[in-house]
Amino acid sequence: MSKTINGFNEHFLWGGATAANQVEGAFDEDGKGLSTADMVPFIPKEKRGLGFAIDVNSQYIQDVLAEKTNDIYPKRFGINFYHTYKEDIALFAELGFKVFRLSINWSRIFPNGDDEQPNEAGLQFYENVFKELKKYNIEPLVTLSHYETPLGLTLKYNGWYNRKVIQYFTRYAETVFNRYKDYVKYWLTFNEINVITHSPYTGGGILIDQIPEKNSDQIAYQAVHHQFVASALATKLAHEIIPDAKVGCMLARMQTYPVTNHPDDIIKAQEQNDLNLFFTDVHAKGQYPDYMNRYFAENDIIVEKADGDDEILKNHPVDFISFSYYMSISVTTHGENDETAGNLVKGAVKNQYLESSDWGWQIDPKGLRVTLRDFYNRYGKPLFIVENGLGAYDHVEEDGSIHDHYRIDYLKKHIEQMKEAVKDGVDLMGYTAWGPIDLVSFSTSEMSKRYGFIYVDQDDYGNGTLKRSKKDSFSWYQNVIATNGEDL
Ligand code: BGP
Repeated sequence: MSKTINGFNEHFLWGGATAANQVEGAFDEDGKGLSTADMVPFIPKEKRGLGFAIDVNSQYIQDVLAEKTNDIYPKRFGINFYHTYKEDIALFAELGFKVFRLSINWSRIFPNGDDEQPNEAGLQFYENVFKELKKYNIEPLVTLSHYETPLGLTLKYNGWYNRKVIQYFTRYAETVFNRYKDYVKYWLTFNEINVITHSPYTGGGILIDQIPEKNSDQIAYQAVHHQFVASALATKLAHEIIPDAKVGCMLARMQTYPVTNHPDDIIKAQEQNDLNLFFTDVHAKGQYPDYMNRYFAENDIIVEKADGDDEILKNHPVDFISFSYYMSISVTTHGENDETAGNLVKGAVKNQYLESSDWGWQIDPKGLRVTLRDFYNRYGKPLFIVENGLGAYDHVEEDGSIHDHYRIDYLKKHIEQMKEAVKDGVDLMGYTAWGPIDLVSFSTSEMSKRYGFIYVDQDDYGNGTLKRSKKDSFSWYQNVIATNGEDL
């Protein structure tokens, strides 16, 4: 086990994380098919409720396809990474990245999802990206599906609710493992696999209005079972095709605290943490945990499994656990739910000891240490933080400088807690800050919710030069990497 108790080990993978649908643009170029992410419009903040931009339904999809609506779709344009990847990767190399997390847009490889043959132009694009990364000795960390279900699978099968999609996913995985086996050894299967229970469209490409007889939870847990099986089959394929492959699952960790020491609050927090860790339990332990039987029974959820599913899960657990961490959540049985952007957990309320971001996400660096310790004590597998960062409004000064001291402060405090966790014995593989370059927000489709060390001149409506410029945090993170986290 390559870990030290004082600081990060010499192989620690520092870098940054992106997603195809939030950076690439070129949504219909070179044979790419539409993905579910290409259909999500920008809804101005004053018109939006919770963080998620929109709950998509069938009529809305038909209106967009028939061009009966003129909502803009910022994720269709991203930040034009499809054409600027060489310049952007050069900036990541200047930062000193050891690793760069990106996703392959599934519908660039199989435009409709169930095509017999892959799209060669799509395969070539990512091969070019991996060759560019190799020039700088930057390891790719590749997400197979980052909320990017081919729309064709939604329209024909209603997405992951249909078990047939397992075979299309494994064909896609086998295709890219074979094509990129000389370039990529770190793989993630589904981004934030737990989000499907909050938004079946986002996580599974599912239009729940097409299944009126089933409630959203029943649909989501049946669909995610199909994703568990597909993820395990992809893990099996990766190990067969790429001898040194390391495959991870990926969870949006919703670290949840009780507001009071009333036993009812303790139980509620425990239940919410279990509902979140259920997804990593299945991936890492290779079986459904017993506590979910009660939740399924009490919520009339019946997960239909095929013969052999349990063996597939048991025989192909993941090699490491990866997760996103932005905030912590607090719950109580003694108060009202506080419907702010960051609180995806039912009955969540503000934590009086924590500050919030401009979007209401509760900033809790020490919660990251709690999360790391819990994960490592629960699974004993290496851990990888593949998303962490502060979405904030940035101001460009007259001289073009951007003094994002608030972002440096957020990241510094979280990295300090990572060091504490390593001293606590946690085996931490790496850290990819979310959005090293400004990109389109997943939950709100805004550009103004900026995360980057690199500023991109584009507003929420797609206006701007797309010029890249360095914020103060660029040189700060460059030094963090150069000193392997010593100098914060
Ligand atoms: C996670 C997604 C990322 C990224 C991040 C930040 O849920 O995996 O794609 O978007 O959230 O969220 P947002 O972009 O909504 O600020």
